Amino acid sequence: SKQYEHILTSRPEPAVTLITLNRPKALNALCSPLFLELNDALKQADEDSSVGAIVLTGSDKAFAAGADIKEMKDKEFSDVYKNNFLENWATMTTIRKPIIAAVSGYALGGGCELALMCDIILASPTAKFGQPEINLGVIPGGGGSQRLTHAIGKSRAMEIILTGRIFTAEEAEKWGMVSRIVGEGEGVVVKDAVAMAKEIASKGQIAVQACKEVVNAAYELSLNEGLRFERRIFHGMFATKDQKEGMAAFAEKRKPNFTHS
Ligand code: CO8
Repeated sequence: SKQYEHILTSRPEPAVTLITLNRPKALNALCSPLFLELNDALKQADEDSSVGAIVLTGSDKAFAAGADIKEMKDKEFSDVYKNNFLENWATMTTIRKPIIAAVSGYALGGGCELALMCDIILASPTAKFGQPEINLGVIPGGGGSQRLTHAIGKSRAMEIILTGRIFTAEEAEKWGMVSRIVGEGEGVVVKDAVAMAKEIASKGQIAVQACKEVVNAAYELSLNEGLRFERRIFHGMFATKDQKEGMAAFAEKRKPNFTHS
C-alpha cells in the first residue's frame, strides 16, 4: 500500500482496510496535509472491490486532539473564507463503505467530529470526547454542532459545546453516541473494530452499501420520505444476485456465497 507521511494504512484482514492517524508528537492533531492523505486513503479503499469495510483509529493516547491549532492560529477571515477552510473534511461523508472509528484516548474538537463522521464508534474505556473550541474563542467547525446534537440531544450537546468539558466513554455510551465500550487494554479497541469490520465485509457489498445509504437518509428526510426511500432501495435489492443467493442459501440451509453483484 501507499506510503503516507501522517497516516499508516494496512490490511489486518484481507477485506478490511485499517487507517491509523500517525502524528504521535502532536496527539494526531489534524493538519491539512493529514486530511488530504486521509481522504486519499479513504477513496482508495472505497474504490477497491476487495475491501468491504474500513477502520479508522489513532493511538492509545489520542484518536485525535482536534484540528491543528498551531496551523490555524494566524489565519485571517479572508484566508479561511476564500479558501473554504475545512471544506475537505466533508469528503469523508461521501465514502460508500462502512467506516468504524476505534477511539482510544483524546477525541477532541475536530477529533470528536471526525469520529462522528464515521458510521460506528467503538470506544476504549480510556476514550475522552469533547468539543473544547469554546476555550479557543471559536465554535465547532467540523460538524460538531449538528452531528453531536443529533447523536446525544440538544441539552447535552449545549452543555458539552458551551462548557467545553471532556466527557467519558461511559457517558458517550449511555447517551448513544458510541455503540459500545470495549474491554480494557492497549489495542483492544482496534482488534474489536477490525473483527466487526471483517464481519461486515463478509456480507454482500451491495446490501451493505444500501444499508449505509438508507440509515444516513434518516438524518435528511421526513419519516414518510425516508420510508419511501427505504422501500425503493429494498425493491432494488431484488435486481441483485446477492439477494437470490442469500435467500436460496437460507432455503437450502447453507451459508450464502455472496459475489457482490
Ligand atoms: N493542535 C496542535 N497541536 C496539538 C493539539 C492540537 N489540537 N493538541 C495537542 N497538540 C500538541 C501539543 O501542542 C504538544 O506539542 P509540543 O510537545 O510541541 O508542545 C503535544 O501535542 C502534546 O500535547 P500536550 O503536551 O498538551 O499533552 P497533554 O497530555 O498535556 O494534554 C490535551 C493533552 C488535553 C489533549 C491537550 O493537548 C489539549 O488540550 N489539546 C488541544 C485540544 C483542543 O483544543 N482541540 C480542539 C482544537 S480546535 C478544533 O478542533 C476545531 C475544529 C474545527 C473543525 C475541524 C474540521 C473537522
